[in-house]
Amino acid sequence: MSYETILVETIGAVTRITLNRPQALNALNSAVLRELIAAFRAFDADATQRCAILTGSEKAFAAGADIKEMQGQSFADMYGGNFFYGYEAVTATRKPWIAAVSGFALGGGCELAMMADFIIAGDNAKFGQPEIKLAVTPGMGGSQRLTRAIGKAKAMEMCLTGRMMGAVEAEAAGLVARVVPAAELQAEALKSAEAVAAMAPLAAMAAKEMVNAAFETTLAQGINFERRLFHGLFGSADQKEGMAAFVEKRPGVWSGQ
Ligand code: CO8
Repeated sequence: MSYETILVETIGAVTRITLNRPQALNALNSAVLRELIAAFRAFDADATQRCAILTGSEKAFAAGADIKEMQGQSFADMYGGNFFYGYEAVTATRKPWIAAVSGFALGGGCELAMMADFIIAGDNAKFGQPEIKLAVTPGMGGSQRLTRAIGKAKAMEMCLTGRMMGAVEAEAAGLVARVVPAAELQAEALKSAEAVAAMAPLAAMAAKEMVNAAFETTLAQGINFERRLFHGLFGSADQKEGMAAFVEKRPGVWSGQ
């Protein structure tokens, strides 16, 4: 499939999706959203691909939803047309994916980065939910995911003042997994993605599913869910291979079965 607003490359078992609307700092419009959903679905369905990276340009991961597209919309347009309906398909991706953030990740851009399994940030990254300055609010999960990631105090401050948070603060607050020099962001993200891609795919998928379950359930239910998935992996050929490889002091070779 060919795309107009994103670039999609495969690097071995890693799919790299790059937001590509430089003239608008990668603002997310309906076309970007449609293409992102298609690209993530294609990644999930491709058995040769094991981990994805979503990234933007050096200046901007994404500066938000496209204000020019939204500007003239009425309540009936937005609510009636269910504006941006379907972005949940990105979060429904079952294989792991990483957001590699350089520059601005604002509004919908911050929200999109937070949909990733983890974020690696360049030291020039700036995160924010500045929608309040436009007399609106986060609308793609920011009020919920940011609050879960960094707690009420900072999330509320950011949503109410619109201030941006730099990469160092974002790492300290728990929003990003790791900060790297901006010039090394793509190489570091690729290294991380290759490390994830090298794991047995069923175990990687299960690890993702159980960590995400922590946000949706009680502790006891989450622990039970984890145990059941752990038990279930003993039905996989890769568990046999992984443990045999350890005992035989050699690297495991995964079949994905
Ligand atoms: N939408 C559309 N165009 C944008 C956006 C945007 N979000 N951000 C930047 N651009 C455009 C600018 O208009 C400009 O275009 P032009 O050259 O044609 O005037 C170009 O990108 C470059 O931008 P700037 O000249 O402003 O660049 P600066 O380096 O001076 O500033 C900033 C960079 C600080 C990032 C600035 O561009 C900015 O403040 N952008 C807007 C940030 C923002 O408010 N984001 C939130 C948008 S609302 C949102 O995301 C809601 C999400 C929920 C949707 C839910 C649907 C259900």
